[in-house]
Amino acid sequence: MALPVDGIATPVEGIDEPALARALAAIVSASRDVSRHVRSGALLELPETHGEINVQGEVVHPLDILGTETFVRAFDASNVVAGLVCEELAEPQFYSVDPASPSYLCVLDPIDGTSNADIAITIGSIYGVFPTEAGVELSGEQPFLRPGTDFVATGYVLYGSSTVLVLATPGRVQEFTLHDASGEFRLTRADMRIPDTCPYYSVNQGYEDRWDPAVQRAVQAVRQGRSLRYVGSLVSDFHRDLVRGGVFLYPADSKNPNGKIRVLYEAAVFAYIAEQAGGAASIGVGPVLELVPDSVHQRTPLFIGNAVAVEQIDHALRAGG
Ligand code: P6P
Repeated sequence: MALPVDGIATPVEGIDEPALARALAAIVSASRDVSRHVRSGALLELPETHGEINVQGEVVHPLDILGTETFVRAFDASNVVAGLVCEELAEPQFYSVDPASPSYLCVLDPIDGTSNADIAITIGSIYGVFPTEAGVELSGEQPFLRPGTDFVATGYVLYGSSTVLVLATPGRVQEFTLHDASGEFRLTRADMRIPDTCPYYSVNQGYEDRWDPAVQRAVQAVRQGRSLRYVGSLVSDFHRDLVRGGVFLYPADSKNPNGKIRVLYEAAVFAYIAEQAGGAASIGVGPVLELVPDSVHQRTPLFIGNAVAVEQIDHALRAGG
């Protein structure tokens, strides 16, 4: 079944609930606005910041604020998004919705890879959509502490040499490209599958001394015969793996003992996409999608992409490298 989604030129396959189409329309609208902001680069008048530190312990970039405000405005106006966990917001937010309609909870990294923004390197937005659950009070973190298998849709937007929006729904991953002149996203890849070939691996090799020996040996094994590509924004590295084939690794290390990648709005979102596209995603001791986070900003190690390469890593880690 296909339904129209405002901002996408043709009806979207894999969407059969009008309320979900409205939630996705909010994401499309916000992404188009963020794309316009990002494209202005240094010419954009950004909100003043004074070195504030966010809940992640990272210095807040003005674009993080602008991206967050843009998506929050779209979700709040949607009347179908009942709540949001956002990388830039310490606590979940909740919005009024039409009680007669299905409603959704969204998870979001509004601007992933912000440090790349000042040097005109690709950044992105990452989103996931859960259905609200009957009988679950919409307050605090509890409604969001769910496995990625509960998602009904996830995806990301890449603000690169073009602006592409990827959408994963059960059994299907699609790519839409923003047509600047019309302001509409147009379908450019209808059925994305992670290739069987795996020419690339992505890891911050500079952290090698921080990894435990099992991880060092696992990375040493998975890099054989492959080229290193590492952009510093997960959306970029993952999109290359989805289109060209590859595997991305962000192991735990002595500085990030629980890993750096956030479970809800990064690892689980990409794991859902990877699995719909025939790939795999692991935390090293099990699949990402089965992980139920204890808190909304919880971090995890992440090994994701080509299923054979992910199994190769898991095997090496299980064997102690
Ligand atoms: P490092 C961006 O901050 C991010 O969360 C991911 O997008 C990216 O893959 C990773 O961190 C880069 O981290 O420690 O290698 O700079």
